[in-house]
Amino acid sequence: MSESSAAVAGAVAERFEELYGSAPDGVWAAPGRVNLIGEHTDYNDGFVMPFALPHTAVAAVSRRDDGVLRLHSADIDGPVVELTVDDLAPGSDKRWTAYPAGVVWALREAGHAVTGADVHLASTVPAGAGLSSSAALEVVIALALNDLYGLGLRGWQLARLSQRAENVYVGAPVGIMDQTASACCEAGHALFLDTRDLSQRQIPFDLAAEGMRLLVVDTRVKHSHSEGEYGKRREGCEKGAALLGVDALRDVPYDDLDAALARLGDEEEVRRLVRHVVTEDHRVERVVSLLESGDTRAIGPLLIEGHTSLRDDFRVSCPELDLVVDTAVTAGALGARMTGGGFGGSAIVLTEEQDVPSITKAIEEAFAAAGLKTPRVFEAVPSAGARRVR
Ligand code: GAF
Repeated sequence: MSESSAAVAGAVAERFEELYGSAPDGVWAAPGRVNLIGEHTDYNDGFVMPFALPHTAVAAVSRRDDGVLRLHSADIDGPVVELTVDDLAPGSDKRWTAYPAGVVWALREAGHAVTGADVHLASTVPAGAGLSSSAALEVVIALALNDLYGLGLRGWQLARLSQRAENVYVGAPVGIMDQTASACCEAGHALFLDTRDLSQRQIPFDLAAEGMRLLVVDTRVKHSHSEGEYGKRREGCEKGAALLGVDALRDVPYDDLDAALARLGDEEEVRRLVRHVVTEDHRVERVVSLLESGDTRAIGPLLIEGHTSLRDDFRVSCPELDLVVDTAVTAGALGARMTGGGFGGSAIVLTEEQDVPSITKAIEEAFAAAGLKTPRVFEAVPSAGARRVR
């Protein structure tokens, strides 16, 4: 653990003690993520390739055996929220507490005898930036309760339960990528994940050793229609799979794409969605093989192609994300694309180390010229997945 995360863990434990009157049983951390490639493929049983950020949700937790769940967050101004585990019900909570409470609900629904907890949380994952702050919150609670209740669940199982909490308890129809990234990523690696069976391969991804950097550019924009649009894309993909007679779009072979698109007749919108998903799965496989053969710089054009597909076919980009990508590429980046669900949030930029200052400056100037808020730019180093820190 780095000195700063040790300090965060210490501060979170101290605050826990002030709030609840005794030291926590332990402190856990779970990271946010960026996705290198493989966007909007996870709810199509396809491939994704996220890696964990150094930014984490940290939770100090003690077990309780009286059916009471107490929740507090350093990031939300408010008192301790007290709930009863027997009363937890999907859709009943519209506050931040729905994420941790949803995990308790999902564990109990799956038959695990979780009888309560005291929780204090603090997160360094930027909220609303498309970097999985919600998944980090869910996974850190799932891991803490797994340890405290001796449930023996593996990372992918914690991810599934966290996704269920978000799908059913919170009511957001997300895929499995973010929770699995938070639970299963390893430092120095990107996670090549098959979202159909959750089989995984850790792909070494050490850009610094090769003189490159990956920047995250948080546009600090979140378009309000994002949630409804996500659900619509998902429904469109399911319609495409049904029209093509496959379980999921992952089952449409890349080599048969033209024939599949022709079979969609006048379903123009579905055709665009299908084309994105099938080509994106193919891009993930090409990125994996380039990385495994040591040809890291060659992934740049695939990132740009992925962005174009998300912008024109899947239509989940926005002017601010396009501005980051266009400006970075014009300023000499190796590649760039939006990352995460879209409609705002963050983009990633792959660049030679020496070009970081000029590319950052070009993006900041472009935002200023467009009258936009200065974006937040930081380097993303592939970091550890969820773990106990104290
Ligand atoms: C969001 C969702 F939570 C993920 O499951 C995934 O679908 C992503 O958007 C798009 O790739 O982060």
